[in-house]
Amino acid sequence: MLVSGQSSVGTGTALICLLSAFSALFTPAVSVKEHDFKKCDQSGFCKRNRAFADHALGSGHWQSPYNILPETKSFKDGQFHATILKTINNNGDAVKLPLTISFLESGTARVTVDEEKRQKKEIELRHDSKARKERYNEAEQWVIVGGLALDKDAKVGSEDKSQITVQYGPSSKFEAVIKFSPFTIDFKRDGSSQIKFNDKGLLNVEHWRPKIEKAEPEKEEGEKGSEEKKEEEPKGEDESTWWDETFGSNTDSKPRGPESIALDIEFVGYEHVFGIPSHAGPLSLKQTRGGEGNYQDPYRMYNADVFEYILDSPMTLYGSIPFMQAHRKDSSVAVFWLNAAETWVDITKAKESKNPLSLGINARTTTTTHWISESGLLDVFVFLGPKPHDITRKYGELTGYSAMPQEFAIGYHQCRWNYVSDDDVKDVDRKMDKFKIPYDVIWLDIEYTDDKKYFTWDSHTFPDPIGMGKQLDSHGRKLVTIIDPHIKNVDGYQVSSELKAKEHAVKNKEGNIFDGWCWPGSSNWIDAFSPAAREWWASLFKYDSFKGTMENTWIWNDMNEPSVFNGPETTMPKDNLHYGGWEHRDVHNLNGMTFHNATAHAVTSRKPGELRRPFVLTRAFFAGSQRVGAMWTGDNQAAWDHLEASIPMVLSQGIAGFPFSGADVGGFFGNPDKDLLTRWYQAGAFYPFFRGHAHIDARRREPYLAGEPYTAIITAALRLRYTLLPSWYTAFRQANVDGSPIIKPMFYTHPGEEAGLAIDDQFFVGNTGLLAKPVTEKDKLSVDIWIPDDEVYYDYFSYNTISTAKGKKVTLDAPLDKIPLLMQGGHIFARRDRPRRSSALMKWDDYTLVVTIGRDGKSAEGDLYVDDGDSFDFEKGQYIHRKFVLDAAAKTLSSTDGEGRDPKSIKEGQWMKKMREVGVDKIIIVGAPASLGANKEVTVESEGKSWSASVEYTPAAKGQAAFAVIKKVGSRIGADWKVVFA
Ligand code: MIG
Repeated sequence: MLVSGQSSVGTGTALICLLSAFSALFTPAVSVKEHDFKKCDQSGFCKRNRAFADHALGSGHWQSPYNILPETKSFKDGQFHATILKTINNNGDAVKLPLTISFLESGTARVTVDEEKRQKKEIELRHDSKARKERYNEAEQWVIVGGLALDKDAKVGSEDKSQITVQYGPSSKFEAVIKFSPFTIDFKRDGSSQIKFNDKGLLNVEHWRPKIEKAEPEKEEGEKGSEEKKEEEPKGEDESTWWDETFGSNTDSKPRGPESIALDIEFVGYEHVFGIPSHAGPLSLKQTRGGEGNYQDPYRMYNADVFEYILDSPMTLYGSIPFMQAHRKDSSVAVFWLNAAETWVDITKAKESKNPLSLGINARTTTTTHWISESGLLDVFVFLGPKPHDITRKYGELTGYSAMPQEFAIGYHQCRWNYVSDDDVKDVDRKMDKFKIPYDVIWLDIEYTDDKKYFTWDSHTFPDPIGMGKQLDSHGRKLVTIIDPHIKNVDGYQVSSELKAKEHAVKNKEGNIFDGWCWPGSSNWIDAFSPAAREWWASLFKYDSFKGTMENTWIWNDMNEPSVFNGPETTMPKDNLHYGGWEHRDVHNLNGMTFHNATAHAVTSRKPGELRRPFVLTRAFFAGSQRVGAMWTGDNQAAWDHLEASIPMVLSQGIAGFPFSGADVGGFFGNPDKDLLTRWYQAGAFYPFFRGHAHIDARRREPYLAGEPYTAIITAALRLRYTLLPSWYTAFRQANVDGSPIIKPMFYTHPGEEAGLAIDDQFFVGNTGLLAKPVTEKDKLSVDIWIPDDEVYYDYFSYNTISTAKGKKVTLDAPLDKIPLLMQGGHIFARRDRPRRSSALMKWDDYTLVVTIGRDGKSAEGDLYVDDGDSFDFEKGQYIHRKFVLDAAAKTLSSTDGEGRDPKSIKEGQWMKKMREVGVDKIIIVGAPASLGANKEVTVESEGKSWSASVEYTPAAKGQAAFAVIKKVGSRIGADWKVVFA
């Protein structure tokens, strides 16, 4: 492997050569080997459940063998209990499956199915396994943080021998019709079916059974042996992967035998389904059962280090959120499948006619999904909407909302694998300043360590990390260092000896410490499921323990799927054991979140009394990770199609409740040409998480290296991001309060516009009305933006009025130096216009407000949220939340507390006191009617005083909207004020 562009530091280069040789040995090389990852038919339980589905759907008279025993049913305090009997043969033998349906105060319903034998541990494990016997029932402990209160008002509507209906939710508008034979549930809203469980009869709970040792087929006569075996198998059930399963060179011992769960979930009349990130494909998920334009394989969720992933694929990526939202005109519903094991989801769509005689006319599409997990409980939450926002809010009530970030974290991050020395870091930092390029954070990848021993520094290349940290700090900048979950297994490394001695590591199936290969060579993995391990982990981050770090050092967690170079599918063997005796199989998709969580906890407790919001980036994630930090989409490529794919991927994260996301700007593998790099910065300026990153073999590409005009254009994109930081931060706060995505697709903001439901290449930023459509195609000099409503739209930069109609596309010129960005009328959003080097340096800058007059010519509103960007004092009311309202008829523009708080009632802490010096500098009113600019002056009233400010009015001309600029407004940002235009 050739190393390019790394000649500046001798030792670094030597090290990198070594590393490249190493990576060639232990990791899949250049392009993803699809065959390194399982297809459904290579994953025993997926194949079995697909075969089950084929059998059920193919036979005209399939009867699901799952029936509620009517005498076991009970309903009390919002909960329905019963036993489902699964008939397993013709002798009347059956398996008992306890069922609980919980109706929650929020209007969400939860359906949980367990298996009695496993629940009572009345099973035997094979191979002397030390694993737990129950189905994994602790996902809830990691994922759910609230919203479980039962709806005491839920009531039985009707009941007879064959079914029971429960009315629940807001004004009892929701209804669950639970049928007994076979067991199905029909979730209705306002009397009409929205979501059906087991309607197709694909419910499958693989119950425990002892292995019946059959006479070994005579191996020599392979042909004959397999024939014999076939005869023994009843009804062609494929037992070949029940007891062990081999993929590549790894054999999974499967001590509990087959234990998968599966269910068909039908979205009645819904054509679009979104969610279940992370996949590199369109926001509106595709069908997966073949056919033109469809996938052949189900969407897979099994967190994996997928080297050089391919696009437009249902293959798994690094993180998973088993949450899916279905949408049709004016209605959204959703399900959350709480299961952390390997999971596959098949999606099919079918036209259904309301009137069977007029097939095709008035036909609506119904989407059927088939969820298949390898182990654990069947545990599903059902959301009946009806608005997308109702769903994201209620999903967040259960799994938590996005954490408020460190404010710097929404600025720009400069990363590469690797900055090779502390001098290199300082040099990049100086050059960014020299070229007046704003950035907040510079990152160190794995090469900063001594031999990949985390918590150490390479003393040759990083002799003075504190000196480096101080230089960064002098202009408010931060350092992020990578810390991975694999710990080099070597003598004389204290972290390793402690990990082993204290038994904080993941164990193998024999119960010994698991050893695998990763960057450091032989490694062990911290088991972050263990509370004691997490405590120990926290101790490693103390400033006097992780020497060389300071208060401006933050952390990056990579490889936490976990990535194990010599493991099956580059991860851990499924029969490895975690804290509590759970098999890795049960918790795989949670693993990354527990590690991310442990690290975030660690950095919040580095010094007694220092209570600050953590910043930790993660690659692997699960439902709930939004409470912890940010994610990025992993190892993409410096290619136009990867830039394009990044936008639906980031939008999908927002729909699944984890909006703090972004893709490597510039592309990880390869070298972007300058056009691509520039366009990527323009798009990246709209990722909630905005970081440039590059592979170790990629050429250096810091923005100042691009040369003109590229450097200037990239700098402009970065400045745009920095200017808009107040509005980005406000959008983060909205996500924090109610689960709103930070960038929003059209279906989310305009759920009634059918033509927009599948659009995933343009989006709104928070509630600003800013509508962006980054250019993602080579040599493209214009874009077509779809206009979702009758509002007026203005070009962000020129104030040109976009003349078009709802549902039409408007073509915007987009030469390389232009980001297609519109402003929807009717909004007020905040900026800080003074160019600075970092967000920290902007902390006390005055604000500019931009008002966009709506089509009605009258009103506009918006808000601004500000806090100290660092501590948790905002939880105690230490924040500014303003609501701005322009009333053009009354000729006033006012600022009041966004939550109706009386400013005098807030006891101001240090930060709020300092904010008293921060004011509103300028107000720009785009589309201002002449009446708002008629006078050269306006009156500003605030805090019992009034004064005048000057207005400059520019009448409409040549497509450009009229606009007014009020200068030196002079009111405090935190105070109530009013501008009177009379
Ligand atoms: O196996 O730490 O996705 O961002 O630069 C590669 C080195 C390990 C993968 C991450 C990438 C990071 C790289 N890491």
